[in-house]
Amino acid sequence: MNGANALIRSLVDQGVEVVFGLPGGQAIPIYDALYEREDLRNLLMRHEQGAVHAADGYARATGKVGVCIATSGPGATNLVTGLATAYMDSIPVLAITGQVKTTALGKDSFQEADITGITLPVTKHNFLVKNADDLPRVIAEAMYIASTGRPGPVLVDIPIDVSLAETDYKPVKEVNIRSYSPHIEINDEDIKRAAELINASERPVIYAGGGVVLSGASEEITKLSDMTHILVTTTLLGKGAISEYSPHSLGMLGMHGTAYANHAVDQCDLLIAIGARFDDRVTGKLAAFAKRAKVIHIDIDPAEIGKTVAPDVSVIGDCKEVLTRLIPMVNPRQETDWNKKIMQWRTEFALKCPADDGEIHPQCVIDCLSEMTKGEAIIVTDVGQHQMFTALYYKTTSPKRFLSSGGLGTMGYGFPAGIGAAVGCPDLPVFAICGDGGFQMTLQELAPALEYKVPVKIVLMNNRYLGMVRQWQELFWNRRYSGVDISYQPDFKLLAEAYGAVGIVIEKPGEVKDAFARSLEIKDKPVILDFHIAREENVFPMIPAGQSIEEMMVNRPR
Ligand SMILES: Cc1ncc(C[n+]2csc(CCOP(=O)(O)OP(=O)(O)O)c2C)c(N)n1
Repeated sequence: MNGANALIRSLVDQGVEVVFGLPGGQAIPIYDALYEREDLRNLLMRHEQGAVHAADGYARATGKVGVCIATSGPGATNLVTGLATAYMDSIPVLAITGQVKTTALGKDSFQEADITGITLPVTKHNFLVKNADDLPRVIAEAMYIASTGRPGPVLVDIPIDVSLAETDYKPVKEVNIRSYSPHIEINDEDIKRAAELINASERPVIYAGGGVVLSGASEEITKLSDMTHILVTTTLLGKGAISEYSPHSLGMLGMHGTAYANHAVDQCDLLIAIGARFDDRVTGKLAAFAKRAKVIHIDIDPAEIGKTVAPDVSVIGDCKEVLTRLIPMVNPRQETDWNKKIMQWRTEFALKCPADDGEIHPQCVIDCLSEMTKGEAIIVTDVGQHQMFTALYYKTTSPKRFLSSGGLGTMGYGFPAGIGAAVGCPDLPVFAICGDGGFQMTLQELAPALEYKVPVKIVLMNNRYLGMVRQWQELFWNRRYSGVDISYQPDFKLLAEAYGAVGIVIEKPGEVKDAFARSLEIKDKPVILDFHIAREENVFPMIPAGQSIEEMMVNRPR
């Protein structure tokens, strides 16, 4: 067989069931190898960015590696944003790119781009394959690297002559990479010291990040919190690490976190960071962050330890494994005054939907969706105000059910990632919560969503503004609204219909629930729910960038 067939065979042998992509000249052999292949679904997207976000959403929702394919040059460069998105959030994605033939490399050939060079800083690893015989091994290694240790995207670049070259396919049984050993021996001494700190603490708080979701450590976190009554706040990517219906959940912390989570972190004497990386959206002004606290940092990646905050005790290892060994050493405890104090904050600063004034408020829309789905749907967000409203008001009950571009903050992510999630989890309803700005960045993926009958429900928070930027301009730039008015926009209902999808316009608060109910009945095509929301709603609480909890705004300043 030729290299391209060996590639596809390798993917199938690695358990890959679906690929998202878009072909071009240098990828034709790869697409030819996909032709009539029944054991590998091949979803034709309309833009490579859509393909890579779909692969990412598939990976986040299923826990498997998401695979995308693009051609050389512009096809490959269109993947960069999606690879950077996956890289920042540690998501296992495998990108396969066609490349010009090996003899044309480095000659500014037609549609040549040095994609391994370009993606070096945004991939966990990348390969340029020069010999077809290497393909099965490279694919096995790429899948292994993407999914083990701290996961991340891997790119495999394949020149067309390599795709066309004849090779004998030899399945790869075992991967052995000399310079890469993701398994870490956990140091028992470190665990013991962590347990001692927890047992000695009076005001501990758990700060759980995306690493908890990735390692599948939710049960352990819940167990630890149940037996000690230590409350848990999560990052955006940690949502679902503990059920947000749990009395021990404090919701999200950070810039747009709940006030009670931020107060708890501010006043705690021990911060137990698990699979989290002290992102600046979490810490704000570093010198003021958790300034009364000792810090335990548990993470699989040694490079994260001390990167931003120097911990008093660190444990390097997979969160699930570390917690499994830590829990027996931690003393159970009853609720304390500290719990009562946090409960007081939780009442005092409770999240409230705005009162009904005839306008649709995004908080109420999300609250309604949360109630109706009981936290059991897959929620994918785009980036902007709606993302933060969703993080605050949607109560996620389990891991891998809240997907969002946290690290890179990529507008245009939500809808295609929702397609990937729906393809990976066909039995769950998928809601892509998007702003009218971000949705317009990747709405071309409506076509494959219809073609493949993917029933993603697009919850369009239509404020006719680039809302989050407008909010910053309002609060910090003297209301000089420059470059944020996007009222020149399509009629989204007609747009949906032009594609053959369903469009529903919601203009009054009383219509919200019915619209969701209607959308849930549609199981074979996407729906755009065009919510005409209050134009100048702001996300609060907000701690301005680089500041501390003392500067937190809980309401619009007068
Ligand atoms: C690709 C990209 N470009 C620009 C930004 C900067 N940005 C962050 S939020 C935002 C506004 C988003 O507007 P919209 O999608 O309408 O959502 P809203 O904030 O109104 O909910 C912008 C422009 C970004 N995050 N990503």
